[in-house]
Amino acid sequence: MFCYQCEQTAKGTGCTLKGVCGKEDAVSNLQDILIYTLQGLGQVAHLARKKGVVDQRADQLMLEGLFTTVTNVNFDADRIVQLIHEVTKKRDELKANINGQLEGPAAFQPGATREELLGQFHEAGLERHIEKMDEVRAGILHLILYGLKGAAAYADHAHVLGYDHPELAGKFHELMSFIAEGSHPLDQLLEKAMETGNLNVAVMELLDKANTETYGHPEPIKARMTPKKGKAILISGHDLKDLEALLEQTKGKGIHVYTHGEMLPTLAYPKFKQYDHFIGNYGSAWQNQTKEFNDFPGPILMTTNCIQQPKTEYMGRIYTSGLVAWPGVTHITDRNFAPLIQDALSMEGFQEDAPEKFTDVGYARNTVLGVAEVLLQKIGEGKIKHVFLIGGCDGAKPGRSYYADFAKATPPDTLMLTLACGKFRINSETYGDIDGIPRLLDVGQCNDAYSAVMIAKALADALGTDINQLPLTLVLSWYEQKAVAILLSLLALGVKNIRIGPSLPAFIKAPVWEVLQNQWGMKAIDDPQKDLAQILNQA
Ligand code: SF4
Ligand code: SF3
Repeated sequence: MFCYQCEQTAKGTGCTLKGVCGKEDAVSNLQDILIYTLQGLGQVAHLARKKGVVDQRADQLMLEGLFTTVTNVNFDADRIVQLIHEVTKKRDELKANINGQLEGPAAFQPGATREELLGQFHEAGLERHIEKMDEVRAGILHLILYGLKGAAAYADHAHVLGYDHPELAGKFHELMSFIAEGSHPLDQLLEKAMETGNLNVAVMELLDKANTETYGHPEPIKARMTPKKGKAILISGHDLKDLEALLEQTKGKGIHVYTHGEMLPTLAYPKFKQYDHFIGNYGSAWQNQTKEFNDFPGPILMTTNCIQQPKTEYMGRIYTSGLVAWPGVTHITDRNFAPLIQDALSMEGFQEDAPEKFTDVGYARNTVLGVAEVLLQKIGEGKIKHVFLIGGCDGAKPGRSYYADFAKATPPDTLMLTLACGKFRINSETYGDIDGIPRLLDVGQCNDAYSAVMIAKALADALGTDINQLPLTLVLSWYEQKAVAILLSLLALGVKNIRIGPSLPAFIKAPVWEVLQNQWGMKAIDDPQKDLAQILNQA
């Protein structure tokens, strides 16, 4: 196997024996073969589209296939083998619409069994790009691929809520077809990377529309961060439709529903606030799950990434839904959460109320822009000197304490926006307020980066300037491919001077990093105090 798609990749260069994430060699290789067959689907679907043939299942398979290979989503070899065959079948069906013979992934004939497929790995693995091209250009090709994986996850969430966009689906096929062609010059690769960023902006916009039209605009609330006495279910991930179904099915059953990780911001959606038993959040970000799930006295539902190898102690009470899978873990396909309800009722739950602790959530674009005038006034009066966006993915590396140290060191006349699971590094502290405005505002999930960009754009427009002239600095943490998609989106939107950590992606090689530094002023995080002083002096 060779995988270097996430931040925790072995030795900072690539996992080659087994994933640091727990991904087995065979699963990694099957995922690469799935990606290869998806490139074939992209080639055929892209050409078919040129002839006016749009196939909705092909569009959806592209999203599901890409999302399946995101870090910490699917560890189940059998489900990946199944998908490879489904994708190939659809690709071959679509071939009837195009003339001539296609080469590369479009002509690949996957073996019938898992063993046969693994024997074909040399044809499909990502390393072949590095062998055929050079590692610099192959790295950008992979940057595009990883960006597409992240964007596909968001597009799939929108699809689940009934929001599809044929034009965007076509762009996924086009870009996967581009990857299938292999070798390309550097400038063209960079151009396609920006197209991937733009695609993800449009996808996040679609998901924002899906979430807010279905569940309302998040409204500020103080979310309870500690448990209450009673029976309990924990839900993690990003899938709001699963949450809705779980809340509906647990209504009146005497069970409290708690969020974990990326579900925390859902406590602020008007539709979900109506459920009295949707009580608060338990625990923190994904990398702490083995301890936190072990201590949780009820069943757990993982709706998207990031699942880790379940401990035997809670193996029998953890469930997956959507595209998440772990061998041996019960997978719920139809949103019938009766098994979890049964588990919760048969367990004792929390024996007493824990001391109350709260965090502010619900500061998405609608709320923040509702007080835009006040914000602009405070900026004008010098009461708010600078705004930081501190957020992104969390992870296990000790270097991630940077973000907590940075937030603690920000002066009292600065505001912080946060989003994604990286927020748990900073949201247990209190930072006070500026004339009643909390200094830390939680914008939402990682996909709500769209909301943050809308806030920045609106403030810039009101001041008659552009985003880069605002007293705003983005200090981002990355881990998996959704963060890659968001980063490409920010670059495509022309956002400059982003700081990123805790380490640079292994697939971004020195010449590409130089381009990012020179054209976008990107910087790697260094020392929190030093970085902060530099930012504020520049402001
Ligand atoms: Fe390694 Fe990350 Fe790939 Fe897992 S997803 S195999 S940790 S690079
Ligand atoms: Fe976190 Fe996985 Fe990325 Fe949605 S839950 S941000 S790491």
